[in-house]
Amino acid sequence: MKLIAAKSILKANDQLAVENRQRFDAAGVFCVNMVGSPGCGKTTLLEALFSHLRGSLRLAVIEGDIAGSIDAERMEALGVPVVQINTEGACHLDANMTASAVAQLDLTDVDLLIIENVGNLVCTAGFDLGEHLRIVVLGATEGDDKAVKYPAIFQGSNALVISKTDMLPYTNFSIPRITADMKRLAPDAPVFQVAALKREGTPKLAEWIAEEKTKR
Ligand SMILES: Nc1nc2c(ncn2[C@@H]2O[C@H](COP(=O)(O)OP(=O)(O)OP(=O)(O)O)[C@@H](O)[C@H]2O)c(=O)[nH]1
Ligand SMILES: [Mg+2]
Repeated sequence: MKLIAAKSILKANDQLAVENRQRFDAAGVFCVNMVGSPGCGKTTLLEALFSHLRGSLRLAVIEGDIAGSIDAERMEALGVPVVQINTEGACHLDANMTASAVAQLDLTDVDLLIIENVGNLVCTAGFDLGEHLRIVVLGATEGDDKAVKYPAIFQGSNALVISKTDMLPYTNFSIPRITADMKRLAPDAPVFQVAALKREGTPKLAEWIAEEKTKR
C-alpha cells in the first residue's frame, strides 16, 4: 500500500507559496487572497474596491472558480487584467495554480494583485498562495456563528469583512457576536462592515488595503 500524507502535500504547497511571495516581493506586487463561501459577495466587493483604488494603484485579478469565467468577465468589463483559473472540481486554489496564473500576468504593470479564491470556508484555509494578506468575507445573511463553526479560515485571516450589511435588518446576525469571535481567533485582525452594492464601508476597506501595502 502506498500512502501519501496530506502533511507532505501541504509542505510542498508551502514551499511554492514562499516562492510566489518572493516573486511578488521582487516585482513590488502586493497580493491579497480573498476567501469566503459561495455568493458571500467577493466579486461585488472587488468591483467596489477597484472603483476606489484604480486611480492610485495598478490592479490585477486572479479568479478561482470550479468552472466558467463569469467572474473574470465581470473584471474584464472593468478593464482590469484578469486570469481565470478553473479548478475543475477542486474546492480551493493552491500555490501551484497561483504560480501558473501569475505567469500569465505582466507583474511589472501591477501594484495590487487580488486573488478571489473558490467560494469555500473550509478547504481554502489550508493553502497559502503566497499572499501578503488574507481577507475573509462573511455575508450578513450567512449566520453569525460561522467563526465558531469554521475557525481555521477566520484564524488564518488578516481581516474580516462582514458583507451585505444592508441585509442586517432582515436577519438575526449579531455584529458584536462575530466581532468577539473574530477577536478571539485573530486578535490583530480588523473587522470591516460593507454593503458593496451601495459602496458603503468599501472606501474604508480600500484605504486599509492601500495602507497595508505601504508597510511591505
Ligand atoms: N443585498 C446585497 N447583495 C449583495 C451585496 N454584495 C453582493 N450581493 C449579491 O450577492 C450575490 C453574490 O455576489 P457575488 O459578488 O457574485 O458573490 P461571490 O462571493 O463572488 O460568489 P462566488 O464567486 O460564486 O463565490 C449577488 O446576487 C450580489 O448582487 C450587498 O452589498 N448587498
Ligand atoms: Mg465571485
